[in-house]
Amino acid sequence: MPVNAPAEYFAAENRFQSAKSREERIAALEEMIRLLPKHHGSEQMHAQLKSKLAKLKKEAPAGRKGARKAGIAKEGEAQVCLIGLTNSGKSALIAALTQARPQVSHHPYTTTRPEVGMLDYRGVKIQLVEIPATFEPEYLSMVRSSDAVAVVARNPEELKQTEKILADNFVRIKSVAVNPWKESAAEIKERIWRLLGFIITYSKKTGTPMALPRGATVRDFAERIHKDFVRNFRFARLLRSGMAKQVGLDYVLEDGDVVDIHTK
Ligand SMILES: Nc1nc2c(ncn2[C@@H]2O[C@H](COP(=O)(O)OP(=O)(O)OP(=O)(O)O)[C@@H](O)[C@H]2O)c(=O)[nH]1
Ligand SMILES: [Mg+2]
Repeated sequence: MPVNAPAEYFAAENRFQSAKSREERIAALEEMIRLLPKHHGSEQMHAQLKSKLAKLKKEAPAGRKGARKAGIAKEGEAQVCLIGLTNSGKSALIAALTQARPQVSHHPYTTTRPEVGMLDYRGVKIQLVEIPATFEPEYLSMVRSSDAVAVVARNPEELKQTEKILADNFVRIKSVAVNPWKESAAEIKERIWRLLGFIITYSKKTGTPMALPRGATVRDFAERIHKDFVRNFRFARLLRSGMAKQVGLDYVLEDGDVVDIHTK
């Protein structure tokens, strides 16, 4: 190897050679391409690796005929993708935060299809989706259309690598870095929630929690219940830290507000 590659490159190469599935091979190759230094002497090597990768990607995924659907129906108030290198702890985190029980294992690339779980934050549902560490294009396009990303990484180096993958693939949505090995699941849950920037308000009549973007008004609240609530709006009675006040449609709500809409 005349190109001065770092040790991680050779580790990826070993993984490539011992890979058992197409997904594993693709992931190892992609990592090799990322880790191979870019200079004149390595151009040919880069070209070879890339054409190998292109060929691999054209092969049909084992065990699945025809097109596979990667899209996952969005459910809940927001969809947050967990993305990170293999073994970073994505599946274990989903298992800790939701009722889902994805396979957790020290074997690399255990998760080969997105795993979904529903996080409950004070009664508000947030969908978590584990993106397989193979970073296939169809999964990355799911990430682009989700609401936020939690980058799961065990150390700064992993974080850097994962962020580079996101940047290289034009994933430019808001994200937070989490380390399940060092932070508790409760802390991570809190930070994912803060990233989304929601407030929770409550309907006086039903007590149902409603997540709204920070800065939302009584009009936003009313619209979410029913369009007629805005059309027939007279005033809203707001309960905030034990105090009641009467407000109009443009009044800005705060986290914890209990809203009672009075109509004509
Ligand atoms: N000590 C410790 N081990 C963990 C933690 N999270 C995951 N692990 C272990 O790390 C290994 C990988 O965890 P997974 O959750 O399967 O990792 P993943 O990111 O989903 O990996 P793949 O789906 O295989 O790409 C397993 O052996 C877990 O038991 C953690 O917070 N602390
Ligand atoms: Mg997994």
